Amino acid sequence: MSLPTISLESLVSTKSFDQLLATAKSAGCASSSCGSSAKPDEMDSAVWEKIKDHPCYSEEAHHYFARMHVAVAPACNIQCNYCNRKYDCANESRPGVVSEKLTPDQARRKVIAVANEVPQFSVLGIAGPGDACYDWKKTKATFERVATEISDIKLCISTNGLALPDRVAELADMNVDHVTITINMVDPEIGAKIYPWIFYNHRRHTGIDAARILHERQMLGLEMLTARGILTKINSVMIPGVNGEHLIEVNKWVKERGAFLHNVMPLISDPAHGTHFGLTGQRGPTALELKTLQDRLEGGVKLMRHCRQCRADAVGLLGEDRGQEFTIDQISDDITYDASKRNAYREVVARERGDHVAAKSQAVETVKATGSGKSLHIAVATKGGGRINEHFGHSKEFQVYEVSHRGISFIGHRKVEQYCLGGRGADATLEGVIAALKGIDIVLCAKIGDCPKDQLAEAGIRAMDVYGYDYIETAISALYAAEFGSEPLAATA
Ligand code: CLF
Ligand code: SF4
Repeated sequence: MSLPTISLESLVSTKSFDQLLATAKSAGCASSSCGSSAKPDEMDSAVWEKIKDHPCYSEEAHHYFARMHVAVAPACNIQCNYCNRKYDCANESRPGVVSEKLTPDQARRKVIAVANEVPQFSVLGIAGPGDACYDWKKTKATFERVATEISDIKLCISTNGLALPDRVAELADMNVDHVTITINMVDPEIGAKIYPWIFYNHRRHTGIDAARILHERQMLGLEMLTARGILTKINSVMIPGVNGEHLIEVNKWVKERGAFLHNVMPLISDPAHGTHFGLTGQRGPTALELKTLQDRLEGGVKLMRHCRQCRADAVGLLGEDRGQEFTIDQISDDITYDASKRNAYREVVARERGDHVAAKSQAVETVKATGSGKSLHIAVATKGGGRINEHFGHSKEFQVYEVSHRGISFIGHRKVEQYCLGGRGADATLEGVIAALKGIDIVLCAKIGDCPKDQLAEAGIRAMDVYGYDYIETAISALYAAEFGSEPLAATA
């Protein structure tokens, strides 16, 4: 029986959520359990339960689910050379960004406000500024307050690891299933170039001594988390000439100790941020250097390639930030939780997601069947849901896929300035967008005008909107088969 298609577009529209729910049920999906069809065959069911709604731990989930961060724990026990304390914790966030700091009670109100309005919301993270395990009382108070009211929210923290071993038992007691440790080195001599000091056992340590203690605490914390079944993601900041090559060693160490994911992020270094690295001219990696390292790490701990280095008060799908809609001054003191939007969304997504996985699997079979040794890099304009559903001129980022006979892989994203504002495109902005798309063969979007399409073509990039609202992988496989297989190109624009 052919079931009606439920578009993710509708999920964030003003349409009544009762209507959405009714649609989902008429499509044969009255239970969120049918989302289990999205589980990869090789994955343990218990692990899948933990990651299936977590946008950072599952690349597939990041098309559907959103996180929010609350900046409640500003004290920190180490100094990183890429951090300026005026700003957020650069271990998880973009440096140079200042987030709204909250008390645990304010955080509770803000989380409820987001849960009432953002149906995709699934994960509450504490990701700086400061260290969540060191500024522990505020972290714990926040999680306890939120978990009491919204029992299905996943709790997630990011830490430098120094105080982590002291907190693992309580994290397990609070059902925190996701912990990120920033690990930039396993060799204290390299660590001394990244961390000028740490504060541990009531005193300050410097140099190699400091880095050795930090390293030992990080490894101990990771082992303790693994022993309790808590999924641990490792964030590493790639600093060329300092730890670039060394991160291969880091990947081996954390794999041996049970890390679940490894997220290698580029150092963002700017003198204006006032960090040691910024002021001393330490550069970050180029996009190619980062990708080359990530490719070399394949085969080790599974890599995360969809990180957006979010703000410490970010709200929304990865890559979008709705934080300004939920500043604390806009939220009532006596707000109460209303689960209706989140519940309705989950009903609809469960069905859509199963369809997406089936479409993806079919798409991979199609590209493999071509037997071609060629590859293409394809940039996609999307608002989520795994579909090509954003106009070229409205995009603030493009998701980048690599397709070859080996399959279709998400390999990163390119941030751009929005080209079209108020119905008009600015030439200077378009030049920047085209520069950001260097190395891309094809752009897929829901709509594009002739002018930007022609200018992209002059830069050697084909842009098309004939696959608008299709699943991303379905469109990519059709294109690939048309280019390198035996099937004729059905439609191009
Ligand atoms: Fe936040 Fe981090 Fe949890 Fe995600 S972010 S605490 S694991 S809920 Fe995600 Fe943002 Fe990258 Fe962090 S995209 S910066 S990895
Ligand atoms: Fe800054 Fe975070 Fe490092 Fe602390 S752990 S110094 S807040 S980057």
